[in-house]
Amino acid sequence: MPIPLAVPFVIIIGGPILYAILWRKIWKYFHGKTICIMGERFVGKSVIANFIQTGLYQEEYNRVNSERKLKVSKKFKDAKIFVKYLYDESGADDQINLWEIRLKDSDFAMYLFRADLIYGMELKDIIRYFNVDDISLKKKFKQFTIYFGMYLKDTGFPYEHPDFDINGEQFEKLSMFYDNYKKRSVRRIRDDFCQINDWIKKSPKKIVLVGTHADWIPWHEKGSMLKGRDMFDRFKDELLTKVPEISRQMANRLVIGGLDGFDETESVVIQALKLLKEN
Ligand SMILES: Nc1nc2c(ncn2[C@@H]2O[C@H](COP(=O)(O)OP(=O)(O)OP(=O)(O)O)[C@@H](O)[C@H]2O)c(=O)[nH]1
Ligand SMILES: [Mg+2]
Repeated sequence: MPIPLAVPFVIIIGGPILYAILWRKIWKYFHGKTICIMGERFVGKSVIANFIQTGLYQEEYNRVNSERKLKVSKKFKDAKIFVKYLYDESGADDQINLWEIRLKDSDFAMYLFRADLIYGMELKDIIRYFNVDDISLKKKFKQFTIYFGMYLKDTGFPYEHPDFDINGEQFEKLSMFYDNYKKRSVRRIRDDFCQINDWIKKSPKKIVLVGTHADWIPWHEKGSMLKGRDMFDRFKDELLTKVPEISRQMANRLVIGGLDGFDETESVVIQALKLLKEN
């Protein structure tokens, strides 16, 4: 085609295509959602935030003790949602005052909590579950003892040599501390929800609840959200009883899973995003 004829041809054909591409980008920008991720320390907020941003499961990353604002600009086809930004909040006590501001600035929110601590197992159930010859379970048990150990240290328990032998002398005392550890977690969720309820009264937001560390619950089966409906409903009832600040309507937007690998993290993220998008 001679050059003078090619120019108008490119304008006629290319113009609308360019316009459509630009318009799509503008539309997405303004319709993209900002999600605020809240919850106590070590519940998995950054695992979820990193997954939404990069599509990768990152077990370890350089932890910073402050919140992060992440640019995402990504469409999640299955959930029909375009995520523009994420606030990955910090669960540290001195950072919670920021949650209110970030929540106000967001379209949606996720609240994460340790499902294993709500489920109400006894320490001996957990030891029996973890104490088998399996590398992955041994790794999880190590992490479990680190978190529980932090609590023990705060209470003055002689953590240097905790005896996780269920026949050991110290075990009864340790079990009592574990029960208090679960109660402390419930208190923390209740306190958070007292605050969150106040905030969403002023500035309504849709929240999804994500119970993590379900892989530390002996009866959990990967991808099954606690082995089917019965178990899931029992869990929900238990959560509503222990944390009456959570309304039933809010509890209907509940996802439970273990963020211990790509597949389960992806499944938790997609389910959570779908619940946020649904009316
Ligand atoms: N097994 C297992 N590990 C998890 C789960 N969720 C998080 N983790 C691990 O727990 C550690 C802490 O997770 P983070 O995502 O950093 O926790 P966070 O909520 O961002 O914590 P802060 O930023 O300190 O408030 C990481 O090593 C994660 O891999 C889970 O559901 N199961
Ligand atoms: Mg974090």
